[in-house]
Amino acid sequence: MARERRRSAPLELAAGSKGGFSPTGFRDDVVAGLSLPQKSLPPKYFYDAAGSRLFARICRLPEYYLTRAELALTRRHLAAIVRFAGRGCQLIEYGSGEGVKSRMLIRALRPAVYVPIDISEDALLAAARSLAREFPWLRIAPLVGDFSRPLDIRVRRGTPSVVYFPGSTIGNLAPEEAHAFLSMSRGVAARMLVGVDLKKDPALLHAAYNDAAGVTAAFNLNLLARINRELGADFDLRRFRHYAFYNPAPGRIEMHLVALENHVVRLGRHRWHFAAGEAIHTENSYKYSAEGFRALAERAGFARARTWTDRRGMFAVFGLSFSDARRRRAGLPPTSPA
Ligand code: SAH
Ligand code: AVI
Repeated sequence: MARERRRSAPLELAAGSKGGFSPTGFRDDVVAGLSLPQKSLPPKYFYDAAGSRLFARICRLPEYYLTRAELALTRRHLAAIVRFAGRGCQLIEYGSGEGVKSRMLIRALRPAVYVPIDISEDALLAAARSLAREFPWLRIAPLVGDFSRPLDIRVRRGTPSVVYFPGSTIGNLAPEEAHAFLSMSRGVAARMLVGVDLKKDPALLHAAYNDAAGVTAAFNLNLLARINRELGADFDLRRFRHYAFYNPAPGRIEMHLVALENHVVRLGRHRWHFAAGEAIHTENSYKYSAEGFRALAERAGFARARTWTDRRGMFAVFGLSFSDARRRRAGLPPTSPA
């Protein structure tokens, strides 16, 4: 390991980068979420080490077309994407996970620095180590953090920054949260590449979140297992069933864990009664039309949007730019590539 590290460019975990996960924040969010009339848990807690491994398996499932479609479209439009982002930029990736898509972009963009950001320290550091081996010339500055809050991202002045947010992770935010996220990102970079899952036949969507091998079910149930492991709750996983469906009015997949019988769950001095059939809402995964997403980006202050899609129109990557004129009006320094 030490020898590998010496051969590669330095891999530094950015200072003050422990803002991702805090056990007290986790406990507070679980207690607050389970105490709501519609019990719910924030999806960012899916990603402990076991959850990140399960997500990596989801990406390889035949039903989960998202990863393959985004990889195919990135390959197909790589030259245009690189022209848009600009070689030698500072590449900041939110929710980088395993870094599957990052490789292709890093190889083509040769960024001056790569800042992968993820709440899952295990997944982040494993991916950063593997990228450091693969790209010994690359400066990697991983940051453990929660992207729904402002983060202290140290970027060099004078080198354009580009935010990369693949995987349709933006779909796990409610549209108003996505708006806030995009708006906040304008302070970090003048250009963004965002991967978004598109609206389509609900049967395909349904299958992607109800795979035959039951990996998505295991991913969903792992949230309860994690609450037991880390917070000492007594969820009995056999008493809950994974339930996911497409809700066309808001345009989202909803994931729930439905109680199969009446029972009580304990966490410290807290007790929650579950009626048979009662659900914990664990995730939304919003699907957009291309126009719908461009309109959202425009409302969040991005002036122009390029759209790249795969041949079947399943998935899109949007290239969003925030003009220098707008940046000046907002009191931000010009950072977009010439
Ligand atoms: N970008 C990868 C992984 C997507 S999975 C891909 O396209 O395949 C979503 C990733 O976002 C996970 O690695 C998860 O740990 C991370 N994540 C989820 N919520 C987060 C949050 N609030 N802050 C930071 N990272 C988050
Ligand atoms: C990370 N995110 C975009 C995934 C999705 O498709 O919403 C998480 C996931 N949930 C179930 N399967 C995959």
